[in-house]
Amino acid sequence: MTATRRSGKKTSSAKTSNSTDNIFAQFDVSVEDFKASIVKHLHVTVGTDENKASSQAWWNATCAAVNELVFERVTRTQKTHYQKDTRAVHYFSLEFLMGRFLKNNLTNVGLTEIAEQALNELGIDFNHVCEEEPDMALGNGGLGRLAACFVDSLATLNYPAIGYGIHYEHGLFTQEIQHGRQVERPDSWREYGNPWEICRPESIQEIPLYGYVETKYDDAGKIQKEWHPGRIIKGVPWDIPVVGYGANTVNILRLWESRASNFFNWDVFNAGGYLDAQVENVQAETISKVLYPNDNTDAGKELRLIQQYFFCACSIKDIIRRYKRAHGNDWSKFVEQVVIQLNDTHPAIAIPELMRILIDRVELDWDTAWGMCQQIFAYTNHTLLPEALEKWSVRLFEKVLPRHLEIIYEINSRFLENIVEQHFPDNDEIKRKLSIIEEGSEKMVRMGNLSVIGSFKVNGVAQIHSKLVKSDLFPEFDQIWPDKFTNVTNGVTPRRWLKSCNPRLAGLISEYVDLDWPVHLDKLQALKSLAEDKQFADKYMQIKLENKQDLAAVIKELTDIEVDPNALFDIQIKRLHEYKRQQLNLIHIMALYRRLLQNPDYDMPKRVFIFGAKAAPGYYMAKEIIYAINKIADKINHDERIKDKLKVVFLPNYRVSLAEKMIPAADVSEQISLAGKEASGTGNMKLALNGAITIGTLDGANIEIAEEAGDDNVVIFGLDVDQVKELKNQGYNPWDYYYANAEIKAVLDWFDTDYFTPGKPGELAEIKRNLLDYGDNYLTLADFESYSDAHKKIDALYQDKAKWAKMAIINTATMGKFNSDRSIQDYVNNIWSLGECNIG
Ligand code: 26Q
Repeated sequence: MTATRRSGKKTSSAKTSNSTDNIFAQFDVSVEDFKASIVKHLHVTVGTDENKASSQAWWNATCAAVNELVFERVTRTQKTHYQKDTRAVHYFSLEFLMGRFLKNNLTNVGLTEIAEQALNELGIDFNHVCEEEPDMALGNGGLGRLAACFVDSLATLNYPAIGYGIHYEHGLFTQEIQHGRQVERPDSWREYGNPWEICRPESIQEIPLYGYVETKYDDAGKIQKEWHPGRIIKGVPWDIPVVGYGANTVNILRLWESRASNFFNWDVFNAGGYLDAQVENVQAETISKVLYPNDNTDAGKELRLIQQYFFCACSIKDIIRRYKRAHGNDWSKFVEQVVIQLNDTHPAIAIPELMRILIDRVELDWDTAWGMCQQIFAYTNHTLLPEALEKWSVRLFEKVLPRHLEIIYEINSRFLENIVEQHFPDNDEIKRKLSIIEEGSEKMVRMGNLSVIGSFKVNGVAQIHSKLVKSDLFPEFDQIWPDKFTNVTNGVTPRRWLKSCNPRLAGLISEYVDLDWPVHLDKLQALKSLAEDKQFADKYMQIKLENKQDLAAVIKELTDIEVDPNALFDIQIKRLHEYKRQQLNLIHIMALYRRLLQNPDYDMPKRVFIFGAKAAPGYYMAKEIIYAINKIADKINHDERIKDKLKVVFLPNYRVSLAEKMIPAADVSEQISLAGKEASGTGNMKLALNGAITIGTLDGANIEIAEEAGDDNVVIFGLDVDQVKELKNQGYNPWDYYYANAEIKAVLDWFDTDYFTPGKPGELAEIKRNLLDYGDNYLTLADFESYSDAHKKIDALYQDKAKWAKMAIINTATMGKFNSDRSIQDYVNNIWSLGECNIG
């Protein structure tokens, strides 16, 4: 396909990418061109033809046709960045939850309609082809998806940037539900190849591990350290193009795959140890084998530490290689060119690794090296949960990374002696608290403290969270370095989370709002004046209905449950965690069920409650909650007495591509974490943008969503952060709520029976025990009544169709702040100091 790039001006030709598709798109590609390209790739890339091609073959050929345009832009972007010698941000993350690429890349190159028509004319259904693509699920949840939205925004805003991570062979497990229980199956996203990635063997790195450190003295008597590693692992980079909206910039995501350093260990092999040599290979390849499926809990496993070090060491070597190509051995410009953002503490080992290279290899003195590090690293905190704060045992560290442990001790003693002593003289208690090393029966390395000490900026991910990071998590650090702590409220890319996943609504918006709204999301404000315009509201609600019809079909296909698209769709989608309180939603559903049984005329609109959630495989209570949701759903959905007024659906295998089908169909968005526990949330933003009304606590970004939409357009309930602290200080006793509220008591007692688990009484009793005997850690019962009242308010609002439409429209209209482009611009202004780079 010979694609010429347009000069950025709109054309009205129906045959080329047209203006409503993407006004920034610059590829002059006609339907005929695209058809020819797909057919060509069917022949030369996939090795089949139109007559026998499977859907998968068509998908592959279509991807190849897109790549014909994209790969060229990758090269051009890299060349321009090199020629202009630009400063770049390096986003270090153990997780990138990218989802599918085809629709997204077509959206961003502006060829969705062309591709759809081309396939159509070839007799192939576009959506069907898109469904062939496996999700690239190299992440657990919010933190990984945030990284994916951020690389999209960085490319869209033309910032030089590279995402660094691990090329996991298996992403987050696939969830099956068997007899109501979660069963995990390995995810094999690239079993049959991945058309979006390019292997770069020319940039392979070798990474040391284990071994010991030798102390030597040079001729001048200066101390020198030499690490004699016990093993060397090879890191093979795979590049995935990240296409900005309009495809001016195409940055890359560089993911490292681990391999044995040489395929055969010849000594072992020649000694007859063919199998032993293979064992080494297996060990090396284990490093990038699988993503840890934990979300907000520390695993503390050796393999995880090796994963962290492996990809950080590869990435830092890669950065230095690129720097040296431009600047040789002149290190004076390094801090001007390089900024590294640490996505949580997971890549914090990059700090001592850079120190090691600057001191042991470049032979800089300590103060110079440390000064550089402190200008290069910035750290984003994503959680306050104590169980999620990473710690590694000193013993493990010494075994795997002996030189890094020495460096950490040195960083720590200088920090305690020079800085803490100055701010808090003779205060051993504070020294103990701020030390990178936690003393105790087993000494531990605290990665949070290391990250704060080694970074020039530390940010939380929503206003309230950033405030709590300062006041509750790192108060003394904030006293020492008051300018270090800052906030960057999260965001989501409106290209994927509105334009591409909700084409009906995007189309309507484009009729009324400037066509550049996907990059200037504030322009949706223009819809506010239409919130009470009957004609517009009718169109808006008709789209919601059609999206709900589509989701109803998905629900039927996946679960065989029939739901009425005219019912209120109430959606809670997120990882399963007690602090997110799916159990609160569940006990409220049980209460509604009970009310309907007691009073068949109980006044409420027809309701469908829909869940999507994976539990960490080792998280017992989370799995019990999934089981309870499924058993209770089964009972309710088959109870004819309630005449379909209530349905409950658990959609298995929640993931990015399923989210894209659920979010456009939501009427209500459940954001019900205990105040102070959800750092930000980003699903809340996606749902509100697509017109769902939030029922939520004053937690994370909910607070800012309410500020933007206005208090009348969200339903807030429950204790706020201060009230939570107060109640906990008083001594919270869940039994008080059990005895005081007859409905709570009746619902919890239900868990002891076999009502939902016929023949197996008490099978769900752990949930009751957890909420009473084990203390209800997340104050579920304390918030129940307020939550129930909030739902009554939702019911009343939903009965008033005009009122509801107005609220939904205002939500869409006011979510401009939550564009991830805004988040990125905040990072650029307050942390990264990057300049834009036009690729031309
Ligand atoms: C840690 C150690 C060992 C193994 C795994 C982990 C691990 C992995 C993933 C710990 C935490 C995570 C993920 C955390 C996460 O997704 N946090 C969410 O980040 C979002 C983006 O900022 C926020 O919106 C959410 O509020 C926050 O929960």
